Amino acid sequence: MMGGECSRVTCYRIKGLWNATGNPRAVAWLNSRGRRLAPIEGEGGDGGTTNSGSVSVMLTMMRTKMDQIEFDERMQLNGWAVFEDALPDHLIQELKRDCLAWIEVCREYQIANRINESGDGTGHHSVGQGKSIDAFLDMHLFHPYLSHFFNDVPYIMHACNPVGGFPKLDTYIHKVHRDVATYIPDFNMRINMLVMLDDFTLENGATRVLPGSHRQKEKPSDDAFNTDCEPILGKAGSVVLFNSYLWHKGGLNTTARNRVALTLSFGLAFVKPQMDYARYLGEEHGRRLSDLSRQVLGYNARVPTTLDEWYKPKSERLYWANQG
Ligand SMILES: O=C(O)CCC(=O)C(=O)O
Repeated sequence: MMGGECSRVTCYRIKGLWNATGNPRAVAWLNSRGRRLAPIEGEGGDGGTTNSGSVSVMLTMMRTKMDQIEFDERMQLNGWAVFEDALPDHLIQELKRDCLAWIEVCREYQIANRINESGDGTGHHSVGQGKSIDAFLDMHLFHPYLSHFFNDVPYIMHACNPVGGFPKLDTYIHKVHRDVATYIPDFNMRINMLVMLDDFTLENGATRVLPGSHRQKEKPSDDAFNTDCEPILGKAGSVVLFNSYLWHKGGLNTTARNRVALTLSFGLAFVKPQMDYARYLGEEHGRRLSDLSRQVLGYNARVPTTLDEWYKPKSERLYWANQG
């Protein structure tokens, strides 16, 4: 970052060292690169870095704060809440670079497996390379809001998908859709997180959403959607949380430059995710994760496939008792 380590957004406050259920155990301050500026209060801090070993910290930048009453109001009324300017510049740049690299990896799978002829400008399940996306996940920046959305019961990640937003490209995300097919009124089944890695403008295809439509079972017609939808505009580094029932679509990018985003979704631990991340990433990967990252990546909600996997002492169980 320019102008010193704590320039643009002053500092980050570590809201806690999190245990598997997400309760903070300590508090300290970090600079923009995750170095502790002061000892951790309540845990005898050692001035080390975040995201290392089994210790994971959550950072909350001062600007991302929204109290939970306001969050609830926005989520209930409109179906989404925007956290402006939530990420530091260096993380935005790294995430953008890594999202584009993942889209290229997934493009090759899409072509090889005859999903399409030349890639659709999106990637899927882009975790496990130990780069910025993994680091971002391990920060759990929005954990209090996600956990609150799910009534403080355990949740897991369901998808982690970069979107390239390439100029003029019209793909499945540009059709009105929502990200969960089963609709149970008033049940918080899933929540989406959209991380803007470029400014979102009218011209470059800011996501369009239909206010209040998370309470609407049927898909609106294109005309009805287009008449009443709103664009979510924001600076790169802003993060949107929205109820996955919300009807939405990507806007068409009519500019000459990409509009990159990282789109994720999280759901209750007992609802099957789109990808079995724990098996995808493997045991060895899991051993290096913090307790909360293991939870979010589904290591505590693995379904046994043999009786040997089923009959385990409590400490080694694949599917923990609190997940169902
Ligand atoms: O990139 C966009 O604007 C749309 C993203 C989207 O459709 C999604 O997150 O489900």
